[in-house]
Amino acid sequence: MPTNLMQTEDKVFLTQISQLAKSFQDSGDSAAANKLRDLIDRAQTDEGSAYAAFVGLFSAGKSSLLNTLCGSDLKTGAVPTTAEATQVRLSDRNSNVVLLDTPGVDSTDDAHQEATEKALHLADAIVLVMDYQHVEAEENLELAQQFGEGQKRLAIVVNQIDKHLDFELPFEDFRQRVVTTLDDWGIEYDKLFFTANTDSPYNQLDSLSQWLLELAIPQVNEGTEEAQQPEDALEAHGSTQPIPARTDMLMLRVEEVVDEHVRWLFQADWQKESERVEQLAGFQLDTVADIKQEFADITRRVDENRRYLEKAAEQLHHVHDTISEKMLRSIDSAQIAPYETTGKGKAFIESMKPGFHVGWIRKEEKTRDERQTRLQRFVEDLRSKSTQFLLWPTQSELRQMLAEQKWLFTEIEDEISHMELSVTEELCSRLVEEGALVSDSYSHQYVADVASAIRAQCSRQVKRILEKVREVTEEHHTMELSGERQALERLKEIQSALADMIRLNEDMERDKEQYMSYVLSQ
Ligand SMILES: Nc1nc2c(ncn2[C@@H]2O[C@H](COP(=O)(O)OP(=O)(O)O)[C@@H](O)[C@H]2O)c(=O)[nH]1
Ligand SMILES: [Mg+2]
Repeated sequence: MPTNLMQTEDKVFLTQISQLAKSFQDSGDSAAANKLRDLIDRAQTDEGSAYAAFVGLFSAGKSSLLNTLCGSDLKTGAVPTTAEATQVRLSDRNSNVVLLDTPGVDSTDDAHQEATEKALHLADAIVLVMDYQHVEAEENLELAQQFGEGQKRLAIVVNQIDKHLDFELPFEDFRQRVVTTLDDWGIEYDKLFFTANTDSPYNQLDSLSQWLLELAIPQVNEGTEEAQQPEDALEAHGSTQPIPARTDMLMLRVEEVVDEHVRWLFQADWQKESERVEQLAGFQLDTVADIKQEFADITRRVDENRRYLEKAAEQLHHVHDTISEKMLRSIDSAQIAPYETTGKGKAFIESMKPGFHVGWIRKEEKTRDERQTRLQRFVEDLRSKSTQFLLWPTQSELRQMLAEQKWLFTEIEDEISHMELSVTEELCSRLVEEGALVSDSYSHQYVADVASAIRAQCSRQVKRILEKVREVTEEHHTMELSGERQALERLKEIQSALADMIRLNEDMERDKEQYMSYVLSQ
């Protein structure tokens, strides 16, 4: 169709695509630039038609099939022909489609491989031809998987169906087996056809022909194929202008090339990041969806792990605080000066009062002796009561509480055994407040002061021991959890590497969008 029939807005697009090609060329990506130029050629020479590439393993019958469909004269048979993709045309009254014969994707010849690859960017649809006998061959199924993941519509053709022998297997069973295999492999395709270049009751050549011709007719929202619809493709790039339908297929092809170019730009970075993930995690992630899934999983595990460690530390502190509180309360409430002990203390204080005298001769000496005797009696009694009612119960309670937690380590046990209360004459004399002696109620106060001084000694030692317990248990705890902590660090590293990949992918998407909105801008 002559170029002058193109609408003005189409020409604007072509100019923009051509500028994009130049910019791809300038950045060194001549492969993508050439593909865009091919697409411009396509738009100028074959406006309105669709392209379908026939691909498949060597000898599947691609060329024969095209000859049967189009009445063409492509070379068939054992010798692989030229390394070029050949175009033939299929048309009827309403439509015309360009079909590309490719040399075969399994070709050992790199030139053939390249020719096939080079033809694909022009194609709106892929027809994957498999020979009847090799439908379940891994090579074929992998190809189907690969094309199924792409943006182009995919028809799977089981060719040479004339080889089917009904007495071996009813055809319907065979058909069902093919469908099941394709499903099992998770292959997404548009249509499945069975064909032959000779007569066969199962030949669907006409349906294939129909499907191909319909490729050229713009489709409007047709359920499942919506993603392929031009409206969506364009809306995705924020264009509000309605685009003529025949330009839409062209835009989808341009988008594929842009996608390739962006991948090319980011190739080195992407490679580096995915190698880092592989190194850290020990596995490879192929798709962005997999990366996002893995990132979500890892993030969940990081959170779990972190919460576990925090909880373990909290638990440890909680137990420490509880033991410490209980111990100090017990010490505070220990009754170390029962009635007769208090009586001895009071007697001592009485003897300290200024007017206290004993005897008539050698009065001073006797008074001093009496005071000393009363002090000794008080101290001895108090020492024995402190040991019995404070030291021993404290030691035993502490041992028990620590044992419950399995914290009664040898060095701690030693410290507990070495606890002692220093109840001495020196202490009891020192605590006498000379100025208060005149007061009648002082003696009571004095005994209370002494008792609390002894309790304070006990508390100090318990605190010191518990401090040591804290150190030792934290050390044990850290050692016990070091595996967990290392695992957490490793997970966090993988997490950040995956986050980098996701960011990189976002950068790529953004670049792609910018290129496309440039093409679509008026
Ligand atoms: N029985 C049978 N043989 C076929 C059919 N189509 C192609 N062949 C044979 O398979 C061989 C390879 O065919 P060709 O079209 O060159 O395969 P290509 O390499 O995929 O292009 C040729 O010898 C064909 O004659 C068919 O439908 N039935
Ligand atoms: Mg061929």
